[in-house]
Parts: sequence; structure tokens; C-alpha cells
Amino acid sequence: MDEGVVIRAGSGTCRVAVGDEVLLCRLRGKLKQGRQRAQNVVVVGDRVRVQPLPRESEDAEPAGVVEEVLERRSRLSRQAARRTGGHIEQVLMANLDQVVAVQSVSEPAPQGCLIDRLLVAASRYDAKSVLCLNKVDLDPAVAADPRWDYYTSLGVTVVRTSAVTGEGVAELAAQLRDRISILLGASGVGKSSLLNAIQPGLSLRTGEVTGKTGLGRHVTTHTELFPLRGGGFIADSPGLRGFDPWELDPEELRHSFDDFDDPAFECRFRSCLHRDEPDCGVKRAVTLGSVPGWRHEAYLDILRDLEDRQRDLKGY
Ligand SMILES: Nc1nc2c(ncn2[C@@H]2O[C@H](COP(=O)(O)OP(=O)(O)OP(=O)(O)O)[C@@H](O)[C@H]2O)c(=O)[nH]1
Ligand SMILES: [Mg+2]
Ligand SMILES: [Zn+2]
Repeated sequence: MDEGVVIRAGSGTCRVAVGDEVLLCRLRGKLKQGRQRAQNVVVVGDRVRVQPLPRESEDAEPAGVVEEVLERRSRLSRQAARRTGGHIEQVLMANLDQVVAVQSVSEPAPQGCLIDRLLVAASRYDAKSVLCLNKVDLDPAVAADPRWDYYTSLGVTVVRTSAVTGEGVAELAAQLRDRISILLGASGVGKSSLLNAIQPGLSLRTGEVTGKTGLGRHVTTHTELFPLRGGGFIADSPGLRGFDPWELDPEELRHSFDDFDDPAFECRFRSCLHRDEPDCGVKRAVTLGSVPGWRHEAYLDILRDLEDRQRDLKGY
């Protein structure tokens, strides 16, 4: 039996890279049983044992059967959207080292706190994080906003890129080398374009951003993992509409905002959620300017969602 890496997963089938070959595989029936929902049995990045099937003809696609999914050393999960089932873990990728949160400076313009949500998820799963600010050619002033450098102080690597001019692309490629990463961000921010720039020949499909709404068209429809020539793997993914980290409670959320740690020592209540409580050190830090207001807003936004969800679960 061969060991390989899942580079693309569908329902009941997946593509597995075994050495230089890619096998179209179905899953052994017993794998689909158990408590786990079918969509999470095998995800991109999973290491699997595969039984190759005999070739039916010379030009038939190599095929096999996934017999076993090896234990995941890490994963990145979110809460499935309500319309697809509510309180269900959706594993986006397994065995990753790094999350690259991609945001364009314009077209689409930075939206709310998606970046902060992705960084929370990365820290929740102990993945390294990179913030890639793309399309810097379109609006150098937004690209230069010190807000982005604030993330550097949180331990995030910030890279400014343009898939069109090539600016910063080598720097991004250097961050990906020898690591297993996933590109995440809204539709149209340029994830696939960046991969095409990093590795010409991938020829991933990209799409215009709609003029009227300024939103992407959800061109990429599957998460797919690609080996990088310089070493490492990178996954491209479909544009996100939002991101709810899986199984995060308010307590953990506070701890994933590292910049709140110091000011939180000054909160009157140890259990302070930095919202309506009196004598809150974090709110004071916002007033004094040492924590930016938008970080506090992002935190409150995620907190509100977590609490809404907990309320839904309890059924009131
Ligand atoms: N000006 C400029 N345009 C870019 C840049 N990067 C990408 N684009 C354009 O932005 C549009 C969307 O790019 P895609 O690469 O398809 O975006 P995506 O993030 O993969 O989008 P989804 O697959 O829908 O999630 C395309 O028209 C690209 O040509 C950039 O750095 N500068
Ligand atoms: Mg894409
Ligand atoms: Zn507080």
C-alpha cells in the first residue's frame, strides 16, 4: 500500500498525490461510517494509505482506494454556515503549518474583520500566520496605512504584494517555502492570481471583480493543494463570505487577542469581557490609543457571534 497526500476532496472521492503520480480515489466504505460527517472524513492535506487499482488501459487515469486516513497533526476548522447545518465542524484543511490571510487594498475593499477572524483561527490551531496585502498597485495610500503594520506587532508576517506588477511576490514565495500553507480570503482578492505569479504554469482560473458591487465572482470552487517547486505545499481555496472559528469560547477568544493581554491586567474584573464592564483596561487602552479602536470592534464582533451561537445551541 502507498502513502500519499490528498490534494483535492469531493464527496466520496478524492485526488491523492503519491510520489509524482496523482490517483483518483474512492473511499473504502468503512471510512465513511462513524460519528464524523461525510464531508470531513477526508480533507485536503490529509495523509492517507492508498491501494492502487490495476490500470484498465494505457491512457486511463491512475486510480485507487483510500484504505486509511492517518492521524491529523493539525487542522483548520470553522463552524459550518447555518444553512448547511449549524453546529457542525467543517475542516478546511489538515496538516497545515501556516494560514495566509489575503486581503486586497481595493476591489474588493477591506471588509470588516475577516482578517482578524482568520488570525484568531490560525492562533487557535497553532498555525503561523501571514497577512498578504494584495493589489497594492491599485491604491498605494491604503497599502501604506499603518493599520497593517499593527499586525506585525502581533507576530504576524505582513507582506505587500501585487500579482500584476510582481511587487512582493518573491517575498511571499519565501514565506511559503518548505511549509504547508493555505490561502484564505474573500472572493476576488487575488488568491489564485498570486499563485499563478508565484508558480507560472499553474494556470489557475481567475475572474474579474464585478464593477457594480465590487465583489468577486467566486471563481475558485474547490480547495486544492499544489506542490511548490522550491519546496512546500500551498492550497488555493474558494472565496470566503465570512469565517466563524470552530469551538471557540469567549474565554479563548480573549486569549487569542494577544494585544489585550497587558491592558487586561488593569480590568477590575478578572472575567472581564471588555464590553460593558466598568473599569476595563482594554477599553481604557482604546481611549488612550495604545490598542486601536478597530481591533476592539473586531473582537466585539466575533464575541457577539460566539454568544449568538451559544444561545442558538441552548435553544433560547
Ligand atoms: N490590479 C490588480 N488586480 C489584481 C491583482 N491580483 C489579482 N487581480 C485581479 O483581481 C481579480 C480576481 O482575482 P482572482 O485571483 O480570481 O481572485 P481570487 O481571490 O482567487 O477569487 P476567488 O477564486 O473567487 O476566491 C482578477 O481580475 C485579477 O486579475 C493585483 O495585484 N492587482
Ligand atoms: Mg481563486
Ligand atoms: Zn476588560
